[in-house]
Order: sequence, then structure tokens, then C-alpha cells
Amino acid sequence: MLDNVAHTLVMGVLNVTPDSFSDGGRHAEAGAAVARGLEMAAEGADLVDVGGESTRPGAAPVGAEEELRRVIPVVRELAAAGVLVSIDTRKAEVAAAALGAGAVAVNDISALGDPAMAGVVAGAGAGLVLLHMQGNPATMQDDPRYEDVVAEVARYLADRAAGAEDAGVDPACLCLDPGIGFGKTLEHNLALLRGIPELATLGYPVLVGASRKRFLAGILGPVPPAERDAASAAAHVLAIAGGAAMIRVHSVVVGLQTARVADAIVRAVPAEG
Ligand code: HH2
Repeated sequence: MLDNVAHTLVMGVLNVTPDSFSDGGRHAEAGAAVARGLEMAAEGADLVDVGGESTRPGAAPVGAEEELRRVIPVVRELAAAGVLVSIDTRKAEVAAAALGAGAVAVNDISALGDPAMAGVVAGAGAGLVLLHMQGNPATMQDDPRYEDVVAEVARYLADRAAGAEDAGVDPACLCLDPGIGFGKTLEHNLALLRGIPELATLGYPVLVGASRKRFLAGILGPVPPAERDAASAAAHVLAIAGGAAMIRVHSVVVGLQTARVADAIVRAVPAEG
């Protein structure tokens, strides 16, 4: 999925949901979602990640029918406009429909929790993001525990990547994500951000999504999500310095500046200006 890419990729978050923690309700209607997706592409997003189910801590699960109703028209329209779309879903049925509607990758926060997922992705020759989560969104923040969070997340992701490959997914199409905020305390999140170099040694591109997440308020105090972009940038710069290949952001403008400046320093990518 990320072969031969010299710069850090920027994935824009597009939640077609009423209840996402940062942009919930803003693009719940298809027209508004498509407009925001086109705007993110125009701002320079490499991928637009369309999701129809909030996975914020405590979120209620959404049925496949409702998820399909939310995301498919948006995926279809963005793909038709030439936007590279990933579908953020745990359901193989939704992934299959989104790939059929023109999505190029699946962002699966359950890392193949649906046994049919790998086959769907392999059959479509699509990209696949595998994310580490302890528990499930309803309860994951209740009492997350690890002996060694970086080693355990690395082992889990390596195991899921092997499972995907066994099911026929092209290793070049895989990307791993430590799952910032998915069953992790503040200390766990910080350890994982420090541990990106260890995750990068697994041999797959690493995606990091720290954008506007609650752990940032754990450091800063009660800053509302929409005012956490500078804090998100700080976390993402360090992730890129540690070897992350892609960041997932709500503000593409901020994410792009973050990636370009970090790339110029870390990867010596020539400046455009
Ligand atoms: N974070 C969220 C959702 N999907 N996917 C990946 N690969 N990495 C992440 O860190 C990640 C993700 C949660 O953020 P958001 O989509 O903004 O909120 P919500 O789950 O409330 O819709």
C-alpha cells in the first residue's frame, strides 16, 4: 500500500456518524460528508478514511445495514471524483460493499475480528490497516493493563499481519497501527508513541492516529477536541521521527504541515517552497 513513498502520508478522518468524539454530527448527512471529503482531498490528503461507526470509548455498536446506509453513497461519490478512499469498518460485509463502490483500502480497528475480512481484502487486492485494540470500544478504557505494552502490541500486530498474509493479503498492502486510545491509559499511549521504532522493525509501514485524542487532554488539561491540533502535531512529529509512514488526522491542513516539516527534518525530503 505504501511502497516507494518518500514522504509521510496523510489520512484525513471523515466520520459519517452522529456521535464521533471530534467531528460527530458534522458530516452525518451524505452531502456534507462528500463536500468535506472533497475538501480534504483538495487540501492534500493522500487518503480519506470514511467511517460509519464511532469507536470512541463507550460508543454503541452500529448494525451493518445502518453502517452501509451511512458510508456507501459517500464512498461512491468520493471515489468517482478520483479521491483515494479507505473504509473504516470492522465488518467484512461493509468492507466488501465499500471496495465495490471504489474504496482502495480497509481500515480495520478489530484487526480481522470478522473472519471473512481478510478474504474480502485479498480478493479485492486492497490495502489493509490492522490496528491494536485491547477489548472493545464499549469497555476498552475501563481498566487497560499490559506487562510491556510495546512488546505486547508488537506481538499482536505481527500475529495479525501473519494471519492476513496466510489468507492471501499481499504483504505490500499491509499497514500496522498501535491503536492510540484503544484500550490504553495515558502512560500506555506515551510508551507506544516512544516505541514506534520497535513497531517499525516488524517490516510493515506504521500508521499513527493521535489526532485530537483524549490522552492529549490528559497531558494538557481540559482542552476540547477541536483545539487539540497543535498537540496532535507534536505527537505526530515524534511518531514520524520514530518511523511512522502515515498519520491519521482530523485537520488535513495541520496534518500536512506536520508531515512536510517532519519529513524535511527526519527524511531529508526536499522542501517544496
Ligand atoms: N482512531 C479512531 C478511529 N479509527 N483507525 C486507525 N487506523 N487509527 C486510529 O487511531 C483510529 C482509527 C478514533 O477516532 P475518530 O475516527 O476520530 O473517532 P470516532 O471513533 O469517535 O468516530
